[in-house]
Amino acid sequence: MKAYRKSITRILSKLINTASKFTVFTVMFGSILFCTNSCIQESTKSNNSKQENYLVEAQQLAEEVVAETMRSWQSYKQYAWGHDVLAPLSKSHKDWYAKPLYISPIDAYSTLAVMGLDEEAKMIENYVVDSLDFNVDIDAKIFEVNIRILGGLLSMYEISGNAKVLDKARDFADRMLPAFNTQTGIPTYWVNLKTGETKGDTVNVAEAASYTFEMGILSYYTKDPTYYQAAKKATMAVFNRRSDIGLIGDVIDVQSGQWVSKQSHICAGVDSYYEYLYKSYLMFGDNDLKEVWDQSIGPIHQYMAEDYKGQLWYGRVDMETGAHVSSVVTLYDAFFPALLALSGDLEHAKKYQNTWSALWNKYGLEPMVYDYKKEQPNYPAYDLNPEIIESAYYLYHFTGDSIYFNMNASFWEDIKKYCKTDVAFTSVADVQTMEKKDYMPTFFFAETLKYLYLTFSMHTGEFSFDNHLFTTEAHQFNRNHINQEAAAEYLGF
Ligand code: DMJ
Repeated sequence: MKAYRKSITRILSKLINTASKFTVFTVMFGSILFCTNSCIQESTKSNNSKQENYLVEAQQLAEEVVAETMRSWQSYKQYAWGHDVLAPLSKSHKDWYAKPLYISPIDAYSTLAVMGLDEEAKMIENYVVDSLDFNVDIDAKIFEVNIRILGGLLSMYEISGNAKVLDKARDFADRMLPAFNTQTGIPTYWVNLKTGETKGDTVNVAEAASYTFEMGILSYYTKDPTYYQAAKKATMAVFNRRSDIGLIGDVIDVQSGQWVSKQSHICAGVDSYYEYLYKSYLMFGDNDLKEVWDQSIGPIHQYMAEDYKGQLWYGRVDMETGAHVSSVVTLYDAFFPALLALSGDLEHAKKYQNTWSALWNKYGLEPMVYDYKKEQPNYPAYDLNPEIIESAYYLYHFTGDSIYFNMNASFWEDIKKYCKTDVAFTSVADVQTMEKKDYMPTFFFAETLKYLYLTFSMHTGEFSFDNHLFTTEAHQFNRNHINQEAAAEYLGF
């Protein structure tokens, strides 16, 4: 609670500071304006009061997100401590596997830390070091545990500097590595954390090749290229199987390297492959990945992008011909404006964000799967997902346009309206009826609450967007901690 109060006090003092600087500016220049033109004075007054209103609103929203994070976290501790996920309606818990892996706390750590909730973050760190044992006889989904557990632990190490956390991260990655021992280098779907046995030869592209960021960070801190090299081999194995027109499919056999499905898209099942090409290049300076990104982004715009009823969509196409085969998209696709903005393409980023924002507003939340030509959901659930909020945050940073601040303010209103429970927040089964499910996914802590908080507290300057890169699970890493010359050596590129 002390840390929570500290965080609120910190936000308030920054805001007061910003506001008082603003007042000095107004006082200094106000008298000049009065002598020259009273109209200008009036408009300055109204701008000042708009700015003050914005600061008050931002302050209230940031405080509220911290308070709601704390409330949800306390409920996790009360009803689900030691387990993977809080079930907020039944006030109980769920685990992903036969034994829990403590996924919510590991995912929550980097958010609690960025909000200044230090005591709560420390509690997780202590538990990880003292009590967490990954030597458990369970088959884990390699993609999901990479982004949540390995990414979460590495971020915890970066923030805490606790070498024992890095040991845990390395231990976990060593248990993942057997999965990469396939004919193509693309990992299998499952790996047994105790025995190293693997299974599941059919994976989607996100599961095949979204490892370079976490594995790169681990190689950097351990000075052992094994991890990054395994991840990069998987990425190149996917890219090297592109068609003559530069497109990849979406499902692949990890042993034969044959495409199981030749649909090309940026939707769920592919998304983070593209994300990690560009972000890993930015973080480590590996130009091979930049080359892959450069060769990939052109065909995405050329074949997938289409204007439908005045909105920009990225549909599904045939990887060989580029012909459109489906207008079914997923809410995960709303990650793309953020990635476009990061790579410097603000024009497409803004247009595509408008598309997603309009879809959200059509229902009040987004449906998981949607057909933009039939204009109806194929799967109407909303699982507290972050992507549209993440993209609004990036666009607010890059453009400074209050439209993106307002987007997140209104998404947050809707989340409170439809997903809030007496103890936390929960997923929604159908955005047409707003019937609730009994599940609060771990990424609600890691991503959704974090991006809301960072949007509403941006003006405080406490967190530097430019100094950080976020994993696909929103774990933040400081770019200044990575020396790219050393990275080339430690990662082996
Ligand atoms: C998160 O687990 C990750 O961002 C993943 O890459 C895809 N999206 C989910 C949340 O929607």
